[in-house]
Amino acid sequence: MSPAFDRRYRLLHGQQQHLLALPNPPEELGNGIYTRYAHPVLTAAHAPLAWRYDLNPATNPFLMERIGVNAVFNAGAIKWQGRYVVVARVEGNDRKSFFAVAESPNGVDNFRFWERPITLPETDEPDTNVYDMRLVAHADGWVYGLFCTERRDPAAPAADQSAALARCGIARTKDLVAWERLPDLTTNSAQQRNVVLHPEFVEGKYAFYTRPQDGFIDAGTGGGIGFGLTETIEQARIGEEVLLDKKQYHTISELKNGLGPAPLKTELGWLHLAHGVRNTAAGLRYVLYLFLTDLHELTRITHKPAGYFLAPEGEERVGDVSNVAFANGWILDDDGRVCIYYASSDTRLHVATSTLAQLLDYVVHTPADGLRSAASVQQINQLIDHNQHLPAPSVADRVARAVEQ
Ligand code: M1P
Repeated sequence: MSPAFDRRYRLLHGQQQHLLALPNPPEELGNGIYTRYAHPVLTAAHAPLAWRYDLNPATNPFLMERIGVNAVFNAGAIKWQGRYVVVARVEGNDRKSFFAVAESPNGVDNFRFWERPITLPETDEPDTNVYDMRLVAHADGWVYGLFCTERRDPAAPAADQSAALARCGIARTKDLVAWERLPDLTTNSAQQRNVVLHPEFVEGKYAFYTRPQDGFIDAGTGGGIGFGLTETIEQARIGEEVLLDKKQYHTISELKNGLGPAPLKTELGWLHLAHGVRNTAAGLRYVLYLFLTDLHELTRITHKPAGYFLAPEGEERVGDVSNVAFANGWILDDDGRVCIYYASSDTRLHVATSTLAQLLDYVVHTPADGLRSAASVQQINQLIDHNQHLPAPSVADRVARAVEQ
């Protein structure tokens, strides 16, 4: 080993060990709904050196990077044997995404990738690109990974090398290592993305949340988050899709929306995390929102706060696809803590923590979208009135007390 190789290896290794062991302090104040953290939990720099470098000085004397990792983002999540486990979308410099498992002892830092990325079996129609896995521990005993599989549109003329078809791929596992691939979901929609498996059987069938879409980017007439049932998951086929959360004019979901992770079952209903997209002069803006559906009528929304729950902030706003917050994984702990894994700008993965009690309080007590400026003003006036009729101690007393402390 040459001294130059040796030195470079020591530096690369040392830098990565420092990153992997970095504590991730919580922000101080926040909005009371959730807590953000100082650092992303996974980035391209977390990818093991053995995935990227030929570590043999005889075949790589300059210790050059051979296979680049461009980004690590949109991750499914599951509590697995007491560890916080995410299945991240890892995107190479070659633009292909694949899945890789990383785990942490506490959910907010010290995430480390497992030794190898997931080897995902293909169907007879090979995937060009796979991404955004939603992990679901289903009542049937399997852990399912639903993801987007993307292939070139066979109907596109040769001159068009970007037209693609998006479908929902389905794989299942018992150990997160060996995966069985099932046929892709079929529906009546031309394309599907952001498809999520409901964790329980519904009327004895498998239930899917869908996002029908006409084009690869545009949802078009596929107007929102849909829901449908299939008899079997080995040949999953949804006939009728009922739209449960439609895109709507002048809201955060004006252009399109899509479900994030599988919903959490709570005493008040199914708690959902989703993303909404609107267009701006600077391009698309992706933000996250929450809503609650009835425990038994799964397509009936009972509560939906106005606007976004979480939007990209500060450095999160910049990346490969700027101004994007996207989430497809969260973990509910036995003590009620919820770790929400969200990615920023298609570049890196973060965590925000909250509790089920806080999230339900937020969903139930945040006013719904009044859909007009005048309605927003009315809601603020109602809040001011409420605050003016507070029982003693008055707001002034509270402020004075806070200043004294
Ligand atoms: O680039 C932002 C996101 O775009 C897509 O989401 P949607 O289908 O809702 O437009 C996905 O490709 C997602 O991975 C990506 O983060």
